[in-house]
Amino acid sequence: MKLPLAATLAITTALLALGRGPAHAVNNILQPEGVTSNIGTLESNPLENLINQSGLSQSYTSRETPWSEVGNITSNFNPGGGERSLTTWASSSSEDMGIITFDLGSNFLIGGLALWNTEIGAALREFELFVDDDNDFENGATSLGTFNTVRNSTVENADPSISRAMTFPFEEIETRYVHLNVISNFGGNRLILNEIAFQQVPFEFGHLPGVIFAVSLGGIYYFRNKKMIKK
Ligand SMILES: [Ca+2]
Ligand SMILES: [Ca+2]
Repeated sequence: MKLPLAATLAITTALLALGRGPAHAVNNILQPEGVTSNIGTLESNPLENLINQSGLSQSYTSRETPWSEVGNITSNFNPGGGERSLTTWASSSSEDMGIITFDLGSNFLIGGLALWNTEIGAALREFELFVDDDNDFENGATSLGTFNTVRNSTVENADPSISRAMTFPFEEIETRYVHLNVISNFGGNRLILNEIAFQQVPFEFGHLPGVIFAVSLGGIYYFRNKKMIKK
C-alpha cells in the first residue's frame, strides 16, 4: 500500500524543516573562512586581519550571532600607529586598487555585506561586489552592483575615532566566493580596512541545497517501500 498524499507531504515538510534547523531561522553574521588579493600587502597588516574579528568592539559567533547585532559592533583605528593600527589590513604603499576575494568555505545564501572601514584617506570609498563559483576573478564572475561608503566623520554626532559597521544589502544569492573590486579610496596612497563580514540568509523552500532535497526524497521512497514490504 502506498502512503496517503497527506502523510507524504507531512514527512516532506518534517524533513525540510530538519534541513533548515532552528539556528538558521534568522539572518546571521557570516565570517569568511579565507581571503586572498592581488593587491600588495603591508607586512605588519596581513589580509587575515580583515576576517579574524581583530579590532572589533565585541566578538560574534559566525552563523549564530543575529545579523541585527551587527550595528552594535564598532571598530577603532589609530592612524598614528600603535597596537590598534595592527588590527587592520593595509595595502603596500601606492598599491591600493585591485581585487579582494573572500572564500565563505562552502555555499551559503547571502544578502548583504558588513564593512568596518577606517577614518582616514586610506578608507575604502567605492567598490563593486561579484559572486563566483571559483576563486578566479579573471575567468568570469557575476556583479552584484557598485556601492559607496559614507565616512563616519560626515555623520552627525559620530565619534570620528570609531567606525560603525556599514551594511550594504544586495539581492539574495547562493555563493561560495565573493570578490570585492576596489574602485577608489578617499585619497590616501594606500588602502586600509578593518573588517568584513556577510549576512547569512536562511535557506527557504525554493533555495534548499540539492543534498537536503535528495535526502528528503530518499526518506519518502524508503518509508513507502517499507510499508509496501510489510503489507
Ligand atoms: Ca580587523
Ligand atoms: Ca570565476
